[in-house]
Formats: sequence, C-alpha cells, structure tokens
Amino acid sequence: MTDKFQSLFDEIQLWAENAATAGWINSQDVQKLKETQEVQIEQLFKEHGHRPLIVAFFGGTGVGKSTLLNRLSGENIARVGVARPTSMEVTLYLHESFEKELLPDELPTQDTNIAYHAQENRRLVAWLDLPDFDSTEGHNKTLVQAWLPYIDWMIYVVSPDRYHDEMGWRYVQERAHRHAWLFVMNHWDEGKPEQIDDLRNRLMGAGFSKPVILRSVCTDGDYEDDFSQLEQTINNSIHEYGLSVLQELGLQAHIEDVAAQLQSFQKNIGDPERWQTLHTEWTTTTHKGLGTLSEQLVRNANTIHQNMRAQESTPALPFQKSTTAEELLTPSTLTKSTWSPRNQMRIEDLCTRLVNQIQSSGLPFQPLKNRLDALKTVAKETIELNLEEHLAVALTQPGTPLQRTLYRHSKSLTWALPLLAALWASFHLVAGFYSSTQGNKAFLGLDFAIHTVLLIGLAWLIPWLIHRKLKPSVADATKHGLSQGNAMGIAELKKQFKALWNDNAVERKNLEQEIKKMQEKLNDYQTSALEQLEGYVGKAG
Ligand SMILES: Nc1nc2c(ncn2[C@@H]2O[C@H](COP(=O)(O)OP(=O)(O)OP(=O)(O)O)[C@@H](O)[C@H]2O)c(=O)[nH]1
Ligand SMILES: [Mg+2]
Repeated sequence: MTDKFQSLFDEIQLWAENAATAGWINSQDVQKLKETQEVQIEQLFKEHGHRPLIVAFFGGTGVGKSTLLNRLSGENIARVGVARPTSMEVTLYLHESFEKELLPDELPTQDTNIAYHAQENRRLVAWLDLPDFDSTEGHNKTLVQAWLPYIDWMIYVVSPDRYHDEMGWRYVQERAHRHAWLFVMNHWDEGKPEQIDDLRNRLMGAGFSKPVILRSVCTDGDYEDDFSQLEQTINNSIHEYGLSVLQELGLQAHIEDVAAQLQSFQKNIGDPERWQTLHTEWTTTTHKGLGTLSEQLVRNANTIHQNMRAQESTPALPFQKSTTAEELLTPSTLTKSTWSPRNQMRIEDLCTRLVNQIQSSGLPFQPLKNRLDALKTVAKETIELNLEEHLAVALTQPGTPLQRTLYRHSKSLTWALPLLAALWASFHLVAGFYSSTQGNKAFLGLDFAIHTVLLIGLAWLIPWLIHRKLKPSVADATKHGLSQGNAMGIAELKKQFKALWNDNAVERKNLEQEIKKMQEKLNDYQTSALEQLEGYVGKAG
C-alpha cells in the first residue's frame, strides 16, 4: 500500500515537473508539492523502529497543559506557573531510555526542547508540550506548525472559561481528521455540566460524531474527575491502535493534501468557460492583426507595381534590346523586397497582444507564448514561400491566354507582312520589266519605287506597333503574383494561429485528463483509519 502510494506520488511529482516546464503551473507550486512529500512521506515510510507515539498537549495559556502532563507522567517534569504564558517553547518528553539521536531527522527537533520521563508503561510515548498559539511569539508559532504533521494524538486541553478560544478552535476545525483527538476539560473544579454539553455540541458541529471529552482537576482537593479514564484511553490507544492506524490516518491526511494540490493545479490550468471567452478574443485579435499586416503587404506590392509600370512605359526603340522588368526582378528578389522589418514588427506586436490578453485573464500564458515565439520566427518564411510560388507562376505566364497567343502571332506578322509586300513589289517589278521589253508599257517609274518602299515600311511598322501593344505587362503580372501570394500567405498564417490555439487546447485537455486520473488513483487509497478511530477523529470539511 505504502509502496504503491510512493510510486503514485512519484508519478504526480513527475507530472507536476513536466507541467511546470511547459509553463502550465508555476515552479513554486511544484516546490510546495515536493515539501508536502518531504514532510509526510519520509515520516511515514522511513524505517520507524524507533519512532515513538507523539501525544501533544495543545490549548490556551493557563488551562493547565503542563500540570496535566506532570500528572500523567507521575512526576514534575514540566514547568507550571502562575506567570502567563509559562511554557514559551515546545518541549518533547521522551522516555529516558530513548536516545534522541534515534529520532527521525525530519522531525523539527533542532529548535525543540528535549526532556525525559521515566514511565516504564509509557516507554513508547513521547509527550509534546506546546505553548499557547495565541500568546506565543512568531518563531514558536512556526515551530508548532512544523510539529503538527507529526502529532499522532492531540490532547486539546480547555478550561471552563477558555473553551471557545478563536485560534484553538480554528486548529480543531482544520485538523479534525488529521490526528486522533482527545478533549480534556481541565479546571473541572470550576466547571459546570452544561459547559461540557456546550463543548460537545461545538465539536459535533466541527465534524466529530462522538467526541471523547474527559474532565480533570489538577489541583489539591477532593474532586471527582475522569483522570483514570484519560490514562486508560492513552494506554488503550497504544495497545489497540498502535502506530499503524495512526500512521494510516496521517497517510489519509497526506493524500488529502496532495489531492487538494492537484485540485488547485486543475483550477490554475483554467476552466473551459474562461478559455472559451479568451478564444473569441484571440480570434478577433488575430483577425485584426493579420488584416493590418495584409494591408501593409498590399501597399508594398502597389509600390513595386508602380515602379515597374513606370519602367515599362519608357518606350524602347525598335532595334534596341529592351531590358524588361523580369530581367531586373526575379521572384526571389521581388519576394525579399516585400517583407520589411515593419512587417516583422507587426507580427511581433500581434503575438505580444495575444500573450497580454491571456496573461491579464490570469490563465497560464507561458505554453501559448512559447508556441507564438516559434510562430513569430517562421511568419516571414510562410509569407515569402507563398509569394515566391505565386510570383513564379505569374511571371512565367504573364497576361491572359488570348493576349499571349495574339502576342506570339503578331510577332510573325512583323516579318511575314513586309515579306509579302516585298514579293508583291518584286512580282510587279518583273512584270513591269517584261512589259517594257515588249514595248507595251514604259518601265515602272519613280512612283512605283516610292510606293513600294512605303508599303514595305508600313507592312513592318503596323505589325510591330501592334506586337508591342499586345505584349503582356510584367508589372501587372507581378502585381497579380504578389497579391495572390500575399493572400495565400496571410491565409496560411491564419491557419497557423488557429492550429496553435488548438494544439494548446489539446495539451490543456490532456493535462486535465491526467489530473483526473491521478485524483481517481488517490481516491482508491482510502484507508480504514477514520472508521477505526471513530470518536477520536472528526470528519473532513
Ligand atoms: N484550580 C485549578 N487550577 C489548576 C488546574 N490545573 C492547573 N491549574 C493551575 O493553573 C495554572 C496554569 O497551569 P499550567 O499547567 O502552567 O498551564 P499551561 O496550560 O501549561 O499554560 P502555558 O504554559 O502558559 O501555556 C497553574 O498555577 C496550575 O497550578 C485545575 O484543574 N484546577
Ligand atoms: Mg505550560
């Protein structure tokens, strides 16, 4: 059982460390979990051959804790007094045969006063005299707190006029099910039966179904009290329950501590409703941020387009080799000139805004921040890849298919038409020459020569001008490629932001599932100690 619990605890610890590395919970919480383990587990699972049963006296100052302890131990070991408070420190009374070095290291013994008792029948008992919580100074309060997890039996001593102390009562409520309790109404020589009834009702209200309340008088005089029953109860508890049941009780309390910590982890990781609200904000912010980035990209594309247009409209002379825009700008150089540092800044601003939104909601923001940090570095690449791809397509096939066909054919006309004109002129030249040799007609005159030259010139010039006009604009093709690439890049980024949120949500849900499973496993470790110690232990809550 304990080994199983230890391995479950290791599993929980490992889970918490991983969740902290991913940023879902903070490292202080993991440390707290670890401390819970150190306080309790060592105490419960270390070799306990020499561990005594720790019976503590707790209650307001002057109620007679030290006097009662002296009476139980049969000797005046504890200092009692009229000056209040008398016991200023924590004192542990061990049996004289007990070597204090054998106490487990984790007990807070350094600052504790160690003294000895000589009761043979209580060799296994170590009495712990605690100073009053209310009157004690800060350091002792911390020491009392440090001892609390190690106390097996808590004897809460009250007096008829001091049984409703605020501080003491708070401890009773908080720790009702963490120790076995005995309630002693000391100063009974000054008490009234209805005060016992009142105390019993209060204890039942605090979760004790059958609280054991014993009356005692520790002053000279002939008074009837339950002292022998008190002694008997303590003796019986050693024989009947021994350490094992009490340790189980401690284990149960420890399980509850760990379960409470898991519950707080679950709360920190966040409730679905708050995440849902955040998701709506996330979508709006992403949409807006990417919209601004898109506008910026469109502006950059327009500037490039205008510059290229200006270049294209500078007329090239017919036989001059034209330097076209595509020779100046390749898809990759164009792509590089569209992503400016300002665009990168916009992406970073967007990510910062998203992180701030989650942070201000109080939910764990680190896991999303880590994911956004990664996305920030690839945003440029995402846009550039899309631009390059669409630019490459647009630039290899500028214009519409019809425009491209007409352009190709018009080029053939620039040589075919002048050739036809030349052929026609040659035919007339030969025919004219023949006619003149037959004496029919005079040979072709100057007019023919001028008209022929004009005809051939026009047959070349007109198709050349048409061909030039039909040339698809590289600037327009670039603009088309850029706007398609930008649109696809922004769409891709949108998808990435969406996927990032979904991945985070999946991780969060998995963590919640794991917490649930660990909680179920913890629930399986219910011990029977609470039932066995009925009457001595209050119920939780
Ligand atoms: N009348 C009466 N006086 C008692 C009784 N028990 C103790 N006293 C006296 O009450 C005073 C306080 O007793 P302590 O034992 O010092 O009280 P304490 O609870 O240890 O107080 P702190 O050490 O200050 O926390 C002493 O003078 C005791 O003699 C009792 O049952 N009846
Ligand atoms: Mg005292």
